[in-house]
Amino acid sequence: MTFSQRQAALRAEYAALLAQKNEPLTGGNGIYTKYTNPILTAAHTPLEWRYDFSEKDNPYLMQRIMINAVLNAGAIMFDGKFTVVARVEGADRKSFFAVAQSDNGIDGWCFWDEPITMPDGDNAPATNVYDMRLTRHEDGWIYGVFCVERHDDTKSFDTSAATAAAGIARTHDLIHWERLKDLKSASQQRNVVLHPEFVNSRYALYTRPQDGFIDTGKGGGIGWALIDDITNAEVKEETIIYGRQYHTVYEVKNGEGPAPLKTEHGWLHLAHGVRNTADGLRYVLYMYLTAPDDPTRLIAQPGGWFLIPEASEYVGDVMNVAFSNGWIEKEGKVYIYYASADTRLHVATTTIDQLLDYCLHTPQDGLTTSASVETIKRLVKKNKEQQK
Ligand code: M1P
Repeated sequence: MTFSQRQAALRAEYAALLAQKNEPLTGGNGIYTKYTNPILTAAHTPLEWRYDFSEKDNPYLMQRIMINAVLNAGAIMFDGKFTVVARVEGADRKSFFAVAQSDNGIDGWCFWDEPITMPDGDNAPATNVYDMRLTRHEDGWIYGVFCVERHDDTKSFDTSAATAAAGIARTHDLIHWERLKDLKSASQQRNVVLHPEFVNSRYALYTRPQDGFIDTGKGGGIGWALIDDITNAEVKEETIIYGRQYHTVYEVKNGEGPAPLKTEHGWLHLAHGVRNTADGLRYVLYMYLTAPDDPTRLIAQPGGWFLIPEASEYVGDVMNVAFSNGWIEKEGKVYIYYASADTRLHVATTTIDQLLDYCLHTPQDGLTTSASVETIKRLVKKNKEQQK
């Protein structure tokens, strides 16, 4: 194959991938609909990011830069389009952020020409950044809050020792980002999310304090902190609004997903929960609802997981992981962007009404096997009475 034949084949294959329709999967649990194809994968990244198209410099037309995965994405409507800021991970293990858009939120996703340049600002340079939560705040800015990873230089002998902090940046156009100071906190932080409204005239953050880079240690849980100055954000007081609990799907760790959605019945929250298994950590998504006038007050706690990786979603870099940090509500319909196996990004669609129904009518975890059996028996009895 000549250089130009190979180039034409690559471009045709890429165009076909981007034009692929995404069909809803039938069946399912009635709570949301999953789709046949992931919306973004490594193969969706622009060819110009990966190939040098100069025949002189790259006569074999080989990939010069390889991309490993496209995963955990923040999401908002922007310029009338469904927009994600995805975590793109290169073959070199470094993640960066990139914008992709679609007209219908389900297929036709296309990356912008270049990845985002995220400045370090006054902060120490980051080794890695990932998992941006996007919040359109009532102050008029679009904020991106994300994990910033650096080597832990207090353990110079350990090449794996790392620290996690929350980076904060804001933008109006998703191209130019003003990097603010990283969140000051007594503990390490990951999965930090900005609440979209002021609370008592202050910014409010969902936090996830952790003693170590991976282990939450004695800390953990989804925390809440009010911030006086977002340009110099500091966690002064932190309360846990959704803690970890023995023998639940969030026994080992949990973390807020995207910024919560406001409804007349309260704030809908999507979060991830982590438990341990013989095969390693299992990440699932779960939901909860908090009071309309107090985003920290739990009013519904559906038990168990809401969404898990299924079938081919299990397979990838980190098996048994579903993770979400982005969703979009449009005219009552909700588009949940979730990644599977830390490898690719999917969409699941549902509605605000269905999610409220799910939160308000899914039985809470009774925390014992006998409570679970009694819950099932109550439903069986109700159904029998229905049939009379
Ligand atoms: O590998 C699963 C996820 O692990 C981390 O989440 P957490 O901080 O809750 O353990 C994150 O690194 C996330 O990116 C990743 O998907």
